[in-house]
Amino acid sequence: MNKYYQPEAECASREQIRAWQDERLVAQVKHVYENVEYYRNLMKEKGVEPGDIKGIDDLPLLPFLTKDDLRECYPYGLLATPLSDCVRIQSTSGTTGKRVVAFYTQADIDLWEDCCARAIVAAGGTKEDVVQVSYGYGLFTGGPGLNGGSHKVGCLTLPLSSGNTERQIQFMTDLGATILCCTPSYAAYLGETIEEKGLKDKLKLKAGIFGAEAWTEEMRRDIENKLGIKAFDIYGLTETSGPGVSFECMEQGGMHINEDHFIPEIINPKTGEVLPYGEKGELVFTSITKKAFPLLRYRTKDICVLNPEPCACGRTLIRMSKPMGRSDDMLIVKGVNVFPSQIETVLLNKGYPANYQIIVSREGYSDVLEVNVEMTPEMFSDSLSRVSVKEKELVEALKAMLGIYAKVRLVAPKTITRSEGKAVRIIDKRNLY
Ligand code: DLL
Repeated sequence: MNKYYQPEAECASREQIRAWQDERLVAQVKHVYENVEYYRNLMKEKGVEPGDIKGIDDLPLLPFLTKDDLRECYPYGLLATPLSDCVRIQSTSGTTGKRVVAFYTQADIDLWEDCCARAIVAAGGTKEDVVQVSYGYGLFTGGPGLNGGSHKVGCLTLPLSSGNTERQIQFMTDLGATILCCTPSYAAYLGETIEEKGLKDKLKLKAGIFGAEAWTEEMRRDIENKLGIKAFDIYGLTETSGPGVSFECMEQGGMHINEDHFIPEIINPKTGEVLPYGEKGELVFTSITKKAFPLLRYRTKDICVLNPEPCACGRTLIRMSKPMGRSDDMLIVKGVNVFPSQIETVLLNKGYPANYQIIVSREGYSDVLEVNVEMTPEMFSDSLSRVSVKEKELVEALKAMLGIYAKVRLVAPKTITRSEGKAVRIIDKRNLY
């Protein structure tokens, strides 16, 4: 059984990895400077020219890029190749008109799928495997990414997408899926359902590749027991291509970053200062091989630690810890990225005051999103049935904005506790980090 999909890259010497990074960074900076006006301006503002970047030691000279830049540049502002060279887009969920749209040339898709193939092989996948991909397909990168990786490894791929649990279990048992790819919360739910139906004996599963949201070690053990598998973490974000930026190996001791494609840095989120390995801070990525939508020093807002210690699996790629939180207020609910500002926009558009609270909790392993909103004094005198109509209206409006269901409760004016400092708008009871 092959332990690695691309051993020449995954097990390259540190000197070789560094040489690739130096060379590819220089070429990438030149590519974006020449082709993207927005970058050119950012670099000019910082007083840096492509010639100043001679290798990765010069990374700190480059400006950071944030999600706000991506939104400002929507949709084509950061495109670095002619549109006619692009073959696909993927996108994040987000406020209408302010989504992040990532573009891919065929070569970009190939390298993304290679990264996902590395993750599948690291989880024990070979061409004999049957990979059930139960991440969402469509604009979300989970389904297409793992689907492509599975093809590259030569596995039989079951493109189930998410949802329809009965059908998932039927395919899983009838076609003998051996590797399951989905969010950890969906894996836990599938595990529970399979246990309830007494179908564990019918499973051929051996591994699962779970990511896109935070999950704990307890959850890992629970999923492993329920499905009788080894569960592997996988990380990525739409902006940098999707899943496969990093992946776990058999050691399950952190996720190997595909450093031949992405250079990681950890920074102090307040000052932007680069921190040494081992210190906790915000993860920043520079993509050095993507052509259509390359990002230099992109701030992920994920708080992590990098571990350069050699790994027993033989890979020389540095490992990142599970994300330990975010440096912004983004929530991931049912795998969907939710910003409190999106909720606030809906409330204000509908004439509600900005007194609200967002509560995220878990029933089993499913996320529950609740929004408590204060009524205006005028609304408060409305009949109960009128209030319930208003709640339903808000549920619909939130669904249109976020793409997921949120339970809405209209509460009496002045009942949401006022804070003396920053308003406590989000109560996350899930304890995921
Ligand atoms: O979630 C890509 C993905 C799909 C990753 C399938 C893994 C598997 P976005 O929707 O753009 O992309 O969300 C990216 O999700 O910045 C993290 O905050 C979070 N995230 C992704 N993977 C993990 C993970 C996909 N393994 C955002 N653990 C990122 C914790 C994760 N958080």
